[in-house]
Amino acid sequence: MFLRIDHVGIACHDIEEKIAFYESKFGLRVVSREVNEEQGVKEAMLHIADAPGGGSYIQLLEPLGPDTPVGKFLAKRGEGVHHVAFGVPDVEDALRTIGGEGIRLIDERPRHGSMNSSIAFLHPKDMGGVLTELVQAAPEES
Ligand code: V0V
Ligand code: CO
Repeated sequence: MFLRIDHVGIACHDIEEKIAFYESKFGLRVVSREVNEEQGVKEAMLHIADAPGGGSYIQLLEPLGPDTPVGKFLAKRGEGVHHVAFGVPDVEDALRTIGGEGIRLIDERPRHGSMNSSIAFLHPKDMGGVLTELVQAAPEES
């Protein structure tokens, strides 16, 4: 069901500082930036590699406010890994299958994600303490 690790989401207080860190120390390249109001984040994708069905990235996340998923996470745990995202061929299919296994879905339906992907989250309490995201990459433009 999982094609690749699409991204690892990293929570931080200052996204510009963290982008500069990854660019200068490792030569990573920002391929997308977006403010996602629905998710309460400013995010940037740094490309690592091409992978089956999409790419593989580091996703840097700065909260838009304290009362957002990433804002609450930073207050409780500080900066660090926030979620792991797996690439799937079809996020609605994956949600049906995973929901059928009794794993709690945070999103019953796909939402808008980075680079026009469709995303959905699985509850960390049913995933060994790991907030898990499913990502269906946007179809390639021809
Ligand atoms: C919270 N918990 C986590 C966690 N966040 N555990 C592991 N990883 C995380 N990131 C634990 C927390 O320690 C608590 O455990 C419990 O879950 C309840 O947490 P809470 O602080 O009371 O917060 P809630 O329940 O209000 O919200 C937690 C959830 C929320 C996971 C439900 O953060 C959520 O809906 N997240 C999905 C959306 C999201 O994260 N968006 C930002 C990324 P104890 O203390 O009770 O044991 S947006 C993104 O990735 C995009 C746009 C993309 O394109 O990829
Ligand atoms: Co993400």
